[in-house]
Amino acid sequence: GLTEQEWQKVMDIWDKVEPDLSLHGQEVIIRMFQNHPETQERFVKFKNLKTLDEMKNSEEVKKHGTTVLSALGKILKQKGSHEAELAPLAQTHANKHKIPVKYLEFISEIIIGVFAEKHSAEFGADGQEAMRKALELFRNDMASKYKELGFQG
Ligand code: HKL
Repeated sequence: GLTEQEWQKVMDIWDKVEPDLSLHGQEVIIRMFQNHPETQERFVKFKNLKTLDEMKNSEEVKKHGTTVLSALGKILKQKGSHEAELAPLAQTHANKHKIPVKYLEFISEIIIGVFAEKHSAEFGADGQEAMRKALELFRNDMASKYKELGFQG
C-alpha cells in the first residue's frame, strides 16, 4: 500500500487535475490511441476516428475521457479502500470489454505523463512516484478481480 504521505501527494495532484477533467481526459484518451493504436480498436464508437484532428474535435472522446478520469478520481479518493468502486469496473472491463491488464498499464503511464506535462511545477518525481504506486495498486486489484471472474487479462 501507500503511506499517508504518498496518498496526500496523490490527492494534491488530483486537486490540480479535477477543475479541468475534460481537458486532461481528452488528452489521455488521444495519447493512448496514438501511442497504442490497438486500444482504439476496442471502441466501436471511436474506430472511425482516423486523424489527430478528428480525435481532438470529437465531443465523444472528450466525454469518455471525462468519465474515465471521474471514475478514477472516485477510486483514488478511497485511498486503497476502493472495493465498492472497483468491483463493477473490473466486472465490465473483464466480461464485456475484455481489456487486458497490459492496457491498464498503458493508460497508467499515459496518465502520469499527461499530468506531469500539464503540472510540471506541482508534480515532481516524488509526486509521480506516489501516483505510480496508486495506479499500480488499482491495477493489481483489477487483476485479482479479473482472476476471480476467470478472465486471464
Ligand atoms: N476505464 C475506466 C477507468 C479504464 C484508468 C483506468 C480506467 C477508470 N478502459 O465501452 C466502454 C469501454 C470502457 C468503458 C465503457 C471500453 C471499450 C473501455 N472502457 C476500454 C478501456 C481500456 C482499453 C482501451 C482501458 C485501458 C480502460 C481503462 C473507466 Fe474503461 N471505462 C468505461 C471506464 C468507465 C468510465 C466506463 C465503464 C463504466 C462501468 O463499467 O461502470 C461500472
